[in-house]
Amino acid sequence: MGIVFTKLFSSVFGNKEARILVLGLDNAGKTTILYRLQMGEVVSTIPTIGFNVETVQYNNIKFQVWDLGMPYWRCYFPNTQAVIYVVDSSDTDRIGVAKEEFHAILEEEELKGAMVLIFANKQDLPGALDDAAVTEALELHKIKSRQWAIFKTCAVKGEGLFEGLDWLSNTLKSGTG
Ligand code: G3D
Ligand code: MG
Repeated sequence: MGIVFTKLFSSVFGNKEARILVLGLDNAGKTTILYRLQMGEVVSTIPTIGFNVETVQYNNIKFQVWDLGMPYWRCYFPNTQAVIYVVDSSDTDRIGVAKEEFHAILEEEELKGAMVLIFANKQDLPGALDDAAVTEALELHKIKSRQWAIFKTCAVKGEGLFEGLDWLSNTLKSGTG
């Protein structure tokens, strides 16, 4: 996956500094995805604001992961070209909260231009909502004037991640010129 990642993203941003945020509720599978991509060393930091942020720097591209539901995550938006939103598709109890947090993100001024890739994760678990059901639960049809896509994933097996990132890199390429 590391090599695949290099192929997909090496030409997307040129030398421009870029940021891709990986967001979602705790336990959605974000950290698993980050390690699964094997892009490089994951650095865990606890900035002054007091919660854990995992960062992987790949050339000029910074991947940053943190859990939503924290009060101070809004500090980190500048220079963000894309958001990867990870959902635990089997956690139907919290899918409503996942929806609220998701739409709050889309409201952020600094993220107006960011593309959104949704991973409907944990497809291997019994009772997991499929992509159509997650689309409905997150009310993705409400997304206005922004490119988005949803992919079914199983992060522990690495399934679906490539397909999603392939969409993202292609969409970013056409968007950044
Ligand atoms: P987070 O970083 O979003 O909080 P993690 O989530 O990546 O830490 O994942 C939380 C738990 O879900 C982990 O289990 C992880 O292995 C599991 N997980 C992640 N993706 C999948 C998936 O696609 N399928 C299944 N079945 N489990 C997944 P543990 O037991 O280590 O807490
Ligand atoms: Mg984590």
